[in-house]
Amino acid sequence: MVAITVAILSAMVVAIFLNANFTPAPASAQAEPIDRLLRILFSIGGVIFVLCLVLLIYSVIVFRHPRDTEEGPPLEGNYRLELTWTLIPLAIVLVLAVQGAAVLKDIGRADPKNELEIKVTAFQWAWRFEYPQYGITSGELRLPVNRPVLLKLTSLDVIHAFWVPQFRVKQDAVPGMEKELLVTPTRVGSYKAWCNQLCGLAHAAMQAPVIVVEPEDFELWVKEQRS
Ligand SMILES: [Cu+2]
Repeated sequence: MVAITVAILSAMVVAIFLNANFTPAPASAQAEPIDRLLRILFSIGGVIFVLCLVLLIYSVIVFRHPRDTEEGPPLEGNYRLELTWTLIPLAIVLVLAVQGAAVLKDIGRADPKNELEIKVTAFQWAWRFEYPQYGITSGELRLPVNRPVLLKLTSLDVIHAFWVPQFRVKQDAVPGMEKELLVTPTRVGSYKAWCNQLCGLAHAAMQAPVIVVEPEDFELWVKEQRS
């Protein structure tokens, strides 16, 4: 009974996490491997959650004794049980470590020569974007589609964090430091960069438009900004 319930509910939870779209539609090359890992993590977590919950509810109902308030006898030294609860989590953690390393490699540097470098400065409570290769400063982040972007983040006051949910990747902007973030936008469209580190009164309003355009439109925008 318990085993069947756990199996059915686990299959449902895994099916949901492997197929449902519970994150915003991806818009970067980095999003795919990150989403893949996220689905695996949620699936494993879901199965463990189902297992605990079913056993808990089963125990509460089946082993209930209304008048017995005594403590149960102390049990120890079950080798097989101890090995099981050590080895299974160990195997899960090792598999996840390997998967995580693979994802880190996947979202790393792909084409350094072609990178568009942008200096991102965060301050209370706005963003500034500088394009040193083009001599432009802008309040919006305009990016050509399918070109790797290297963001160099810093802050003028407190710690902020740069985050575009559709890109998935995220990095802190720390005063006195330069932190790097790599992203390759893959879908033309309008997005929003959010500050993802509570940074004061107007933190929630600290957004900047992120506009991904075709390379020709990006060149046009560059010309417009320089004239
Ligand atoms: Cu902030």
